[in-house]
Amino acid sequence: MKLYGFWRSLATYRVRVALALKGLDADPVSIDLLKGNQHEAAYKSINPQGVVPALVVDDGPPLFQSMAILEYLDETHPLPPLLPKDPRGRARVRGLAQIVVSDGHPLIVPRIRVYMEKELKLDEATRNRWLAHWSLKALEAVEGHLAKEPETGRYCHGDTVTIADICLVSQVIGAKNYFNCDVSGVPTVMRVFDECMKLSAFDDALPQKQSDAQAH
Ligand SMILES: N[C@@H](CCC(=O)N[C@@H](CS)C(=O)NCC(=O)O)C(=O)O
Repeated sequence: MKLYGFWRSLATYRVRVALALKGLDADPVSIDLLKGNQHEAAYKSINPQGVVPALVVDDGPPLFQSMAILEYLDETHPLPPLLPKDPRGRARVRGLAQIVVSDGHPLIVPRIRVYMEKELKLDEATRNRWLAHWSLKALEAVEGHLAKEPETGRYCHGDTVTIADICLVSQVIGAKNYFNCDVSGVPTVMRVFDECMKLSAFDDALPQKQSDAQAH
């Protein structure tokens, strides 16, 4: 397998964690988002949207969108499962994941930041306010569920890792490490984050531990 991604990319982080949890290896191919390499024709032939990640398996057509890739990995390598068995539990886990992937993360990706800077001419301080505000909002929404719902356990849903945890951790990395958010108001989220970080799959996948981080 080949994983097209970038060390700083939170969506690529999600796929790195899932691969590690499943005990799978993929050769990383770095697409430098800071240099704009995602817009080059060579990469757009892999992913026409010009975003990472993309996963190539057995020379088949590239897989795209981190959630679709996570579910593909879960379906093709069922152990350990990343979704609960029961439909209600699956809906809860997918819902938590989508707060991050569908509502939170899209507001802070490079193309949004570039648009705010180049088209809207917003200064850096204003752009940073946007990034921090929406990063934290997604975590607060997740907290609203985790803090009051009995399904919450050591992790987001019971005592085993699910795709909700993978997404939660990716969002915390952005909020805390990239945008300096004050995360003291999301204690349950941070408790789950700390639990996840005890696992090598989460820790080894951290952005700063990737080989393409060295050049930056
Ligand atoms: N919903 C997509 C998000 C993909 C995405 O936006 N990735 C970012 C990096 S985390 C990217 O490649 N952005 C390039 C850009 O915005 O120009 C997923 O989860 O895979």
